[in-house]
Amino acid sequence: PQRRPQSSKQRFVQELSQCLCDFVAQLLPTPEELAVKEDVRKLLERLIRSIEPESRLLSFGSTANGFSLRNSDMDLCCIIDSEERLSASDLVTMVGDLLARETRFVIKPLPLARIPIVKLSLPPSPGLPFGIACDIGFENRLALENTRLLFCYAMIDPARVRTMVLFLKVWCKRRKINSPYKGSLSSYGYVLLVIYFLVHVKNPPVLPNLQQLPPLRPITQEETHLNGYNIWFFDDINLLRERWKSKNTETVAELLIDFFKYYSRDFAYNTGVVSIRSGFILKEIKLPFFSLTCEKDPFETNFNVARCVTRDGLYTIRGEFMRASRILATRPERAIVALAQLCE
Ligand code: 3AT
Ligand code: MG
Repeated sequence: PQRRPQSSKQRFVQELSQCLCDFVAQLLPTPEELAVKEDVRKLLERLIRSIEPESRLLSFGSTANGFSLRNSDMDLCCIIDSEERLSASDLVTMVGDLLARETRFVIKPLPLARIPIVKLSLPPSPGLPFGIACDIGFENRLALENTRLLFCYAMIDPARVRTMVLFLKVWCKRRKINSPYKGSLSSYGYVLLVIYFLVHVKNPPVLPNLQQLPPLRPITQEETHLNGYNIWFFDDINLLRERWKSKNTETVAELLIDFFKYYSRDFAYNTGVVSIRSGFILKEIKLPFFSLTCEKDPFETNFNVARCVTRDGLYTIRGEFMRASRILATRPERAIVALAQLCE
């Protein structure tokens, strides 16, 4: 049988998918970088144990969720396994003093922040051309769990999910809409937008809703709840990879084009809240702090991940979604040109 010739759209989309994979592959952390970071984690853990012998220092955020780019910062969380422990702000002060004495890191303790942390950094050097930036927090167990949730989502369909997320992380940094302190959205916020899109917007979905799948065995309230939040999700990745076959066969480029279209045109920012557990939620009038925002955390469902987004910030972010959508709709002759324009 004769094969139909590819349309220019098909050709563009196919080429763009390949470009996206190649582009992202170059930006993954090298094994050397991962090894240095693991050494740093172990060193810091050993030092902190001289203050709290029952403590463990665990990675969360991009270093542990499968969405790490080269030279990303390290998010570490100190968990203390004993009943008697100092307050987070006392720990921040003590650990800050200790690390300032015992290491070459530049230390900035923030004991009075909403979430007290110690910030550490190493300036660039020949062996570490980008230096290291690291935050240590204490007892932030929900962050460890939401990291594990994102990791599971990353592992179900890495070729599409990781490529899309990593590309968006680069894109939002290059377009300068990735600064919660300046009124835009955190990386974590963008990752949730992608997962929401793949679970709830795409039909058929690319990903299952891990927080709503039935558990394999009965589970108790104690196992599912942490600080009053339901943190349960289906985390048997091997089983999922065996059994979850998405009926959605779109390529990563098709998904990305649709992602930009959805968030520039279709998502109802004024009335809707993004929830990766529950899908689209109508805003509650009782909660005016949602008025400019679009997201909810997977576990802390009354906590707004996009609370830092200002009116101007949202306007800019939507403008960027529209710009990206426009570039992809014009389908430049070469996909690589589209990619370069997107990340200009
Ligand atoms: P980068 O590679 O550092 O850009 P990341 O994946 O590490 O991206 P963030 O630095 O934005 O993402 O956040 C680090 C982790 O902190 C991700 C998540 O486990 C936790 N976290 C961040 N923001 C929130 C939030 N608003 N609510 C709950 N957890 C959060
Ligand atoms: Mg991070």
